[in-house]
Amino acid sequence: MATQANKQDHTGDRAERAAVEGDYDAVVVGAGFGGLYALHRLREKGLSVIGFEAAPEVGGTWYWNRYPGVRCDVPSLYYSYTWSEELRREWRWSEKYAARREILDYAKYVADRFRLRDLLRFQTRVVSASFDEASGRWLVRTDRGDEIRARFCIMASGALSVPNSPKTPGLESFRGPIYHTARWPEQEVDFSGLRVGVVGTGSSGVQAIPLIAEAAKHVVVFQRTPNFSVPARNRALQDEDFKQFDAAFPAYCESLASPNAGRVNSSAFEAPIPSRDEQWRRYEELWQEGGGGFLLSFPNLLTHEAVNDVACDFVREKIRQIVKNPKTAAALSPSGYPLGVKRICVDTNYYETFNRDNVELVNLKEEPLEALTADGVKTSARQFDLDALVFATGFDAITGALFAMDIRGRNELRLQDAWAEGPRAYLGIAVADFPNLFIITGPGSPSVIGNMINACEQHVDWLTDCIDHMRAQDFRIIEPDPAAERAWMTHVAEMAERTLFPKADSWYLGANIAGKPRVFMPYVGEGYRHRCAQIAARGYEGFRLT
Ligand code: NA7
Repeated sequence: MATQANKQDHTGDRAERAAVEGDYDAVVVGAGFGGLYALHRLREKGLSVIGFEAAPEVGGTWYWNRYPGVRCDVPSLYYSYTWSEELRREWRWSEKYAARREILDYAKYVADRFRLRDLLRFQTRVVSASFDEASGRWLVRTDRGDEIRARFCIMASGALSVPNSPKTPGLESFRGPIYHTARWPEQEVDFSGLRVGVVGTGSSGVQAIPLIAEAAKHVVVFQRTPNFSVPARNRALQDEDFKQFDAAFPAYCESLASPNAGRVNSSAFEAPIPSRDEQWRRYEELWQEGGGGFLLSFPNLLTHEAVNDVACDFVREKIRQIVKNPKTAAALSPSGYPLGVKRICVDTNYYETFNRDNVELVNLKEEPLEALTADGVKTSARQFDLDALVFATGFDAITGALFAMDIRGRNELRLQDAWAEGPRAYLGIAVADFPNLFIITGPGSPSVIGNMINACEQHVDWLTDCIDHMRAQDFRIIEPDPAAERAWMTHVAEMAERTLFPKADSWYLGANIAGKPRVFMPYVGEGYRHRCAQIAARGYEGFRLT
C-alpha cells in the first residue's frame, strides 16, 4: 500500500546472525499454531528440526493482525491446543472470546514452556524450497542467506497470512496514512480528531469499525457486500465456565474424531425442515446467547435454502430493529447469498455503530469506488475527504502464502503450475509430485471451516505419525498417488456442491482475488479425521511409499 504506514513490514530491526547451513530431518515454515506444534512433535520424535518465521515473534496471523477490536470468533476455551493436559491446566483465558493480545501471549507461553524458540530463526522469510531428486531432500533457502537441506518440508505458512491489498487507482496519491488490518503497526494508531475511511466489511472490518468510530471524528464505511453478523456477547470467563469445560473436554475431544464430525454431516440430508416458527425461536435464543454457534442451529441450515432463507430473514429483521435509519439498515442487510457460506461475522456493537452521528455508510454497489485522490476517496457519485484510510480487505487465503514461496517438486515443477487450474492436495495435506512435503491445513482439508487450532493439531499428529511409520519401515519418500489425489479433490468438490457454500463469492472459493481459479478449497463433509486415521491404519492408502 501507498504510505509509510504500510511500506514497512513491521518486523523491526533485524539483528545480525550467521546464515544457517546444513542437514536436518525436517524444516518447518511458519511459527503460528501449526508450526509451533509441528516443531514440538517432531523434536519429541527425535528428529533434527529447524523452523523459519518471517515475524520477530511466534503467533502467525495473531502476530500480524493488530487492528482495533481484533479477537477470535471461536470461544477461547475451544481455540486452544488439546494435546497438553499441563498446558490446559496452566493457561486460564480471561474472556469468552479472547482478544489478539491474549492469544499472542498464549502462543508465546507455548513457545517458552516447550522450549521451541531454540528451534526457530525469526525475521527470516523462506523464499524457495525445491526437491532434489538425487538426494531425496528439500533444499530450502531464506531471505537471510540460509541454505538448509531437509528430508521433510512442513509448510505451516497459514491460511490467512497474505493480505489482499486491492490495487485501487490513485493509491500512491493519497496524502494520509493507509493501514491494512492484517499489517497493522505495532504502536497504537491514534484516530482522534481524524476523518477515517474503512474499506471492507468482513470479520476484520466488522470488528474494527465500532472501535475506530469511538475514536475518530468521522468514519466513512465503504461497503461492497454486506455480511451477516451476529453479536458475540463477549464476557469474562468465570470458574463455572472452566468447570463446565473440563467436564465436557473428554467428550469434545472424542467428538472431533467421530465419523460424523464435520461442518455438514449426513444428518443434514435426512433432517426434517423445521417450521418457520421453530426456526425463529431457535435463532432468537442463539442471538441472545451470542457467537458463531448460530450456525449450529439446524443441521440443514447450510444445505437447504428453505431453512437458510428464514435465518437470513431473521438477521435482516434484527438489523432493521437495531439500525434507526431505514436506508442504512437496508444497505447493511445482506441478500442474494445464503447465511453462513461466507464466514459469519461475530461482532460487538457493529450494527449499533451505524446509529452514531459520526458514522456514514457508503454502498459501493450503488456508487462504486473509482479511485483514491490526494484528499480521500472518489466514488462514481461523490468525493469523500479523509485523513486516514483503513483497508479491511482480507487475504489471499489458503494458497497465498504457499505461492509467495518458489516451491518446486519433481522435475522442477512449480507449485503454481501444478495448481494452475486450482489447488489439489490429497487429504489437503500432501501433493503429488511434491514428495515429503506436508501442508498444514492445506486446500482440501476442513481448515478454515472449523476450529483452526484443532485442525492444525490433527495435521501435525497425522504427519508426525506418518514420518514415524516411514522411519520404522525404512521408507524414505512418501507422496500421494495422483489418482487418489484426484479422487479426493473430486470428493471435496462434490461435498461442497451438496451444500449452499458455492452460492456466494467467498474467499473459500478464491473469489476475492482477481484471476484466482474458482475452486472450493475447504473440505466441508463429515468424518475427515476418521478418514485420515483409516488411511494411515491401512498403510497410508492412496500414498506411494518408497
Ligand atoms: P474478508 O472476509 O475477505 O473481508 C474483506 C472485505 O473487504 C469484504 O467486505 C470485501 O468485499 C471487501 N473488499 C475486498 N476487496 C475490496 C475492494 N477492492 N473494494 C471494496 N471492498 C473490498 O476479510 P477479513 O479480513 O474481514 O476476514 C477474513 C477472515 O479472517 C475471516 O473470515 C475470519 O476467519 C478471520 P466483498 O465481500 O469481496 O464484496
